Amino acid sequence: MERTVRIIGAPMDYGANRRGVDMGPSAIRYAGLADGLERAAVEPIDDGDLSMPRAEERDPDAGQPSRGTAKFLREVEDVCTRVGDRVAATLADGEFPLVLGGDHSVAIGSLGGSARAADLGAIWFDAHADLNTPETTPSGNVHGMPLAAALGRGAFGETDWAPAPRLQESSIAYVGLRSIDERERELIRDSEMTAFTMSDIDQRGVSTVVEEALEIATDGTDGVHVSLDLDWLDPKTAPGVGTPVRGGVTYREAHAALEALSRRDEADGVLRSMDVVEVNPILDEANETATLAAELTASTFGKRIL
Ligand code: Z70
Ligand code: MN
Ligand code: MN
Ligand code: MN
Repeated sequence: MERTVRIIGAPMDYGANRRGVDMGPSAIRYAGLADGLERAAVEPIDDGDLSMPRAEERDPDAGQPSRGTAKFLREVEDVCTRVGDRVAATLADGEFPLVLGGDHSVAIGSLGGSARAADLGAIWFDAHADLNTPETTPSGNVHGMPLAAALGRGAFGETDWAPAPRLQESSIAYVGLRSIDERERELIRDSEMTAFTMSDIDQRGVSTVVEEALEIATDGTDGVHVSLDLDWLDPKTAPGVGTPVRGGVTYREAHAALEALSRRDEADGVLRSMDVVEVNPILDEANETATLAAELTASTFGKRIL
């Protein structure tokens, strides 16, 4: 399929309390993202990086929500609003937006932008559920909250920028969960989302699980957002992430998962937007995690072994 993929760098680390994920976009580009996309037969256009506010001049506690804690919330709002506008404009031009994080809070922007002109489903590849609200968060870090924000849960519901206009809870599927906070466990159980954990992958295989996730995310929607948090993978394979959690998917399972997306996309054109987040070059070994991020993105767009 001939497709133009517009690369939007969002070197944000406010949602992760400043740890080095702001270098993610450069590391992923340096690892050969554009070449990989060309080999996947899509045309990459790189928009470069959005400018980020300077953290040294910012107060993490300024602009707190009406209830609870969300560090650097004003900065997250500013960046996500711009990411959302860029994603929506890219889609309006008939191109595919690929957002490079940055921490996972950038997904508030990509989900919001992608769900403006279409009913959106989402597949969330992550060790974490990212469903805390400012009221339930144990850390105050917004990268643990993007799904709650996009769904307008808790204090996010009182904002005009966080909720994604056309994203239904029932069209969201998690794949690979293994680190969930106590409060999040209840939130997931009481939600309409579908959660495939690492146990599901162990029992049924990653390809089957991804095909089922696709059924959920495509049912009654116009397209699917793919959110790829590199801590979804096992830290032995992807060491360059801020919050490594043992027991993640292997190199081969990860490729198999994204190839399953690509096969379905080739048949039905279901994919609409994507973000690749939480690559931390400071904690990485020889850019291994960024390289993986670039490879997995190419797999999603149809790069095959043969
Ligand atoms: C924890 C929190 C987290 C990464 C999300 C962890 C959040 N649930 N960490 N993504 N890398 O603080 O909310
Ligand atoms: Mn995440
Ligand atoms: Mn519709
Ligand atoms: Mn995570």
